[in-house]
Amino acid sequence: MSKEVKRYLVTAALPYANGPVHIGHLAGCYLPADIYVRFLKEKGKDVVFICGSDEHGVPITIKAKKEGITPQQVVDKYDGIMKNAFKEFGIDFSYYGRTSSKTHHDTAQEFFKTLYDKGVFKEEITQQYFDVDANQFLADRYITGTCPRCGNPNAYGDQCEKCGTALSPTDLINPKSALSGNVPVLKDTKNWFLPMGEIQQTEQFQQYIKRFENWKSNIKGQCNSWLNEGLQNRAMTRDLDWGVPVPIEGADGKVLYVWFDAPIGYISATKEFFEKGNSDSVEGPWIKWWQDDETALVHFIGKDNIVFHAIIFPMMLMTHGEYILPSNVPANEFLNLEGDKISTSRNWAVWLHEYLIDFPERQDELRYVLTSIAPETKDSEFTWKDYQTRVNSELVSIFGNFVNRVLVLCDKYYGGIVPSVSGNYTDEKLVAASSLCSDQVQKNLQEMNENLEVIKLRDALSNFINVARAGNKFLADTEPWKLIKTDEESVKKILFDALQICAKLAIASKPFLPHTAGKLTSMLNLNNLNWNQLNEETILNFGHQLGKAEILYKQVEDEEINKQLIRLDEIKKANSQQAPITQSLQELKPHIHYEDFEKLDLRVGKVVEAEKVPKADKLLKLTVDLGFEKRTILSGIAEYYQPEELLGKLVTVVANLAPRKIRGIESQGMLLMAGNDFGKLFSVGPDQDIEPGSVVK
Ligand code: B3M
Ligand code: ZN
Repeated sequence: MSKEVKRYLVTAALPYANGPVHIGHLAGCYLPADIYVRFLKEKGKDVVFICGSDEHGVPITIKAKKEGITPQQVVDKYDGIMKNAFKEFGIDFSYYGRTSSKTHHDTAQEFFKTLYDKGVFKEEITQQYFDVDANQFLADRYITGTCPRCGNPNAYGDQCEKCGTALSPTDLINPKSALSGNVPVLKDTKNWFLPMGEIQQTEQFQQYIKRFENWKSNIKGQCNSWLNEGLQNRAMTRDLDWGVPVPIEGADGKVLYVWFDAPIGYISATKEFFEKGNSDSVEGPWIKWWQDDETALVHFIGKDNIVFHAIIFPMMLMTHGEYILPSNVPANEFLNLEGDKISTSRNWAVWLHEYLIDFPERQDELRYVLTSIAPETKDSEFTWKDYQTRVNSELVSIFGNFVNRVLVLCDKYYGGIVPSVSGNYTDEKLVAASSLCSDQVQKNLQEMNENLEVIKLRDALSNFINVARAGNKFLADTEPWKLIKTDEESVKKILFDALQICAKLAIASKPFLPHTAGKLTSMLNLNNLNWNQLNEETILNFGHQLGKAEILYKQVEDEEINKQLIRLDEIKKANSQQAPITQSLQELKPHIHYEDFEKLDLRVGKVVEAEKVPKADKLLKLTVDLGFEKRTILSGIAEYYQPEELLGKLVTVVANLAPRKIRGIESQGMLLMAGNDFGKLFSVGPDQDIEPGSVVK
């Protein structure tokens, strides 16, 4: 961004309207986008926050087939559910659009037409997979197979979700129709390709990618690896009947590729916002927000969307010629749930609409926990136990407790009126406690601001809770409830100072915890609190009547958590009884050569010692006799084997695996285990007694 930033157009990935949203979506992009937008607004910036339902693409039609309804019925249903969940969690979009809207169809077609007229596309007849039984071409997610790059057996025709690679159906190994399971045939068809390979070489693109330098390393890394391999041309049209029709002659029965139309959805939703949304607070017209280089365009997304937002969409915008390019693409990694990847098809998720039924008043608690564990730089993990701990020991015991103690004491001593204070503390202990507290408060507020600015939201949130922590400590150090008997004047000052911290917490909580901020503001009987007041010494003045003290957060009880764990356990059981075993058995990794196999040195070993590794739930430390020597091997099987069960067992060891330090212990090999994705692991060894060290071949 060379020019001064006058306005921010912030987008959050348009979720596919083929299912409800879960905590992974929230933590991955909607919540961070919302916090950032709320922060920018607090700083007085002009911001438009855009999202909407992605209503095209194969996931929608597959869902419709499965449920025996039309794609339109699918999107109508989930558009409503998603919109409502976002609203409940306070995700405050300026506008939430839909890609089935007329404005969107017109905008996407116009965009395509412009590129077509400029001669950007390469028209090519290629062979595409076709399902003879279903009588249709198999684009994108209609086809699955093994990823040629990482071997994931469940990669889609457009992308491998495991390693993030953008694929074409013909890249897949062992392709299979998602409609019938059939092996597809190849058939000629004409499509329009974005010449990504050529665009990559242009000066303009080379200039653009310099921006990656300032972006998060996960994005830089993914993008650079694609760029280094050289980009492949990619079809921007598909032989499908659900989507935006291709607006040129000779393209009957074809629609725009969903990843061509979806990001244009950000543009059409912005148009609709200025045409019919509630846009009074910002200045239009829409075009300024997309075509004036004083706008910063920021895309919040999950890691599986990186290539589309950081490379393909910018190439579209660039070749169109009139648009600005993204200033930042803060992508998050994935959030896992209780040790396993979140999965819609396995129902392994915490769905937002279900959470709201069990915890109708705990929206901010989830916002808090998800922000504090946000997968900002690497995958992270949600567990219910951790949720309970964070809520109880941080929100309840620190933040809620501090505010409550201050307000209750003010009510008790001064009838809820801010006391007057004269002069400073005289007692040395109080002077020290007060200066320690105010240093901590100011330092953390300042760091919080800096972290919000650069979208380090986990750190910013921890600064926030540290402010409450400092307040809590101040009360514990000064003990006004005891001091009241001997030194009323000092107590007035203590509570006066503590009230100012409460007011600062009310302001600082606005981006992270909007429901709490509202509640606390009314408890303090304030309105129009603004971000600049964080720098002011006094926000609540003498004589101000405070509102009624309420409890900000309630303790999360064991029963509440257990109920969730039981639910997940049942899902796990149901999953392990279903088909996935056959699925993982059928889908093979790509071929390797015998020389690849020969590189492994597999030996029979005998377990002679076994013990748990302290503080590592999953690890066992084994001593394995290989005949010629004994090895220390760490194995992640503590959930499946008691140490004593393993003693004397013959196992298969990968004996030439480079040693690796785990938890400070060097592991000198690996045991072979059999198991599907969900059940127990079984050690693999010879079925007869044979001496340790024997070669497995
Ligand atoms: N609908 C993909 C997804 O939900 C997609 C994002 C579109 S953003 C323009 O993962
Ligand atoms: Zn892959």
